[in-house]
Amino acid sequence: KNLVVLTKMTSPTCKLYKRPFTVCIEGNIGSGKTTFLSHFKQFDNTTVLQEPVELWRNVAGINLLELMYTDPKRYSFLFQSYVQLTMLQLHTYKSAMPYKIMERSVFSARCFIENMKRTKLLEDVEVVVLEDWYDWCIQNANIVTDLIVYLRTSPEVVYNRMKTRARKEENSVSLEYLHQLHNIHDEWLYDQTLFNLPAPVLVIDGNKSLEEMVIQFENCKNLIFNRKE
Ligand code: DGT
Repeated sequence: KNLVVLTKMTSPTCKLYKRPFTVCIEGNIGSGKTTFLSHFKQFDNTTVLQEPVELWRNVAGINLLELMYTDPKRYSFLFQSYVQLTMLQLHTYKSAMPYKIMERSVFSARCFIENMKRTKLLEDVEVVVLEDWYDWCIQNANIVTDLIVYLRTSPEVVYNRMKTRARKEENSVSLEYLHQLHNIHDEWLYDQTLFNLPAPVLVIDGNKSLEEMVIQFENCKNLIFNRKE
């Protein structure tokens, strides 16, 4: 299966493997994460790992993303379980490049779980099972992250972008849902009161126009590439 879209293939025989500086790009649905990743595809020192949405749309021929939206009570647990697996696959993907940038993470999948918990879409025991898996993975899998970039946006802006891009599975996504997800991302990455932070957070204003965003992405790139070891 073609798991991830990669800009550079890495050599599995690389002997001097040094863990890459790893950045996770986070933010609400439609906040511009894909545009951020695309910006980094031009640099040949960076492995860019896109979120496995395509995998979620085709699990042995079944569109799990669609099922989660059409029958959330029935499919939320199953969906989160698969998201957690596919995210772990990205975290543990070995790259010989000095930099690795990935879209979302097991950490932000918890924002969705938190929302399902608050809106009672998941049973308490389902939350316990997902959290036990999460805790085990955090302790036992190698998922070190060095920086989180938070594309902070207003729910109204992302709602409009989502409507414009018109991904068919998302036609039932409401502004209220985007508000809920926004609040949880903010509690986690802006107020920093919700979950433990796995890395320092850099906040970017995601409400800007594309031209202005590109300037912010460039600043962010300079910060990442020119940091002191
Ligand atoms: P972008 O580039 O910022 O516009 O990012 P998107 O909107 O393409 O990517 P993302 O991850 O915010 O969302 C893709 C779709 O997958 C969207 O319908 C929300 C959904 N999604 C992503 N992660 C999770 C998750 O852990 N749980 C649930 N329920 N949905 C998720």
